[in-house]
Amino acid sequence: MAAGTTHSGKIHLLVHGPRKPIVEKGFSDQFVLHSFETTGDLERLTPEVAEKVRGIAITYNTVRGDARTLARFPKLEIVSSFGVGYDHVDAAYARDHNIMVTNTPDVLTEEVADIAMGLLIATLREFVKADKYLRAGLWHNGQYPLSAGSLRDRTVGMVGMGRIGQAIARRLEASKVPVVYHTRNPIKELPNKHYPDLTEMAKAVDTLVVIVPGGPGTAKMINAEVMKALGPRGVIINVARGTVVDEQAMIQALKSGTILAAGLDVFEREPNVPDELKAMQNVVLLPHIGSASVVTRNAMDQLVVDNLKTWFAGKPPLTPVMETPAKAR
Ligand code: NAP
Ligand code: 8YV
Repeated sequence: MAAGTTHSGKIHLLVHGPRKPIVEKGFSDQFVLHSFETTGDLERLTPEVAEKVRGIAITYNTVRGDARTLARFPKLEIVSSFGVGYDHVDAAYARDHNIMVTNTPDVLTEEVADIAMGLLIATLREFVKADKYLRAGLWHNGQYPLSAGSLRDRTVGMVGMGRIGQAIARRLEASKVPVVYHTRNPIKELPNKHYPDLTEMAKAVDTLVVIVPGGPGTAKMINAEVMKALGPRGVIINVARGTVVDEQAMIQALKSGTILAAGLDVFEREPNVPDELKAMQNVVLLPHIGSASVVTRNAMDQLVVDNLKTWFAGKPPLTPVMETPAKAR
C-alpha cells in the first residue's frame, strides 16, 4: 500500500474556491478531487461525499473555512489555505478538533513588499493623478503641479514587522528612509526603534505602512485617534486587511485634512469600495493585488498542493499556521 492511503482506498479532497490548474493537475490518481467554487456551491455537497473528505484546499479567501463549514467533514485532517493571511479560516476550531491548517508564507513576501513600496511612492508622488493629467492633454497648458508628498522628508512607522514588514523596511532603508515599528513583541535582532504603543509611534512619524494579520486582534487598530496623532502630513498605506483600518474614520480624516493621503490595496468589504473613497483625489486604490502576479500566484498554488501531498505522505506539512504546529499524521 502506498504511503498515506488507507485500506478503504483513495484520499478524497475538497477543492473549495476558484478552480486553479496547478491544484487540479497537482494530485496523482491516489486522490479524488471534489470541486466547489463558491460557498453557495458547497450547499450541493452530499453527506456521502462529506463523510469521505480528509483534506480541503481553500483556493482563495473569497470562500471561508469557518467552524460551520469545517464541521461538515467528520474525517477532516487538514485544511490547506491559499494566502499567508488566514483570517478566513477558523484556526482555533481546527486546533480544537485536531485539524491541521496550513497557509502560503514566504513565497509571496518580496512581491507584496514591492507592491507596498510602489503604492507608497505612487501615493506620495501622485502617479495616478499625473497620468490622468497627461492623458487629458493638460501638459500642453503647463507643468503638473509639484506634489505635496515626497519620500525624501519622511519617517515610516511600520505597523507589523514580520516577514513582509521586514521586506518593506529593507526597501525603505535602501531608499534612505528612516523606519521605526510597532508590534506586540520587540524583535531583538532589529536595530530599528520599537514602539509598544501605536498612538505614540503615530505621533513620532508621518507615514504608516500597515502589514499585520486581519481578524479580531487587529480590528480597526488604525482608528481616529491614531490618524489624529499622525497629523496633517500623515499618509497611510494599507496592504494588510481592510478590517485593520477604521474605514469610515479614515474617510473623515482624508476629507477634513486630518491626514494627507492614503494608498490602499485592501478594504473592509471587498470588492465593495465606498464611493466616497473612489471620488477622492488624495487616495490610490488597488483591487487587492499584493501577490497577484502569475509567478507568485503559481508558487502559492503549488504550496497549497505540496502541503496536502506532504501530509498524506505521512510527513509534517511544510507551512503549518502557529495555532496548529507541525506534526506528522
Ligand atoms: P507575519 O510574518 O506573521 O507578520 C505579522 C506581523 O504583525 C508581526 O510583526 C506581528 O508581530 C505583527 N502583529 C500581529 N498581531 C499584531 C497586533 N495585534 N498588534 C501589532 N502587531 C501585530 O505575517 P506576514 O507574512 O508579514 O503577513 C502579514 C499579513 O499581510 C498577512 O496576515 C495578510 O493579512 C497580509 N497580506 C496581504 C497581502 C495583500 O495582497 N495585500 C498579501 C500578503 C499578506 P507580533 O506578533 O510581535 O505582534
Ligand atoms: C491573497 C493575501 O491574494 O496572502 C494573503 O494574505 O492577502 C493575498 O496574497 C489573498 O489571500 C487571496 O486569497
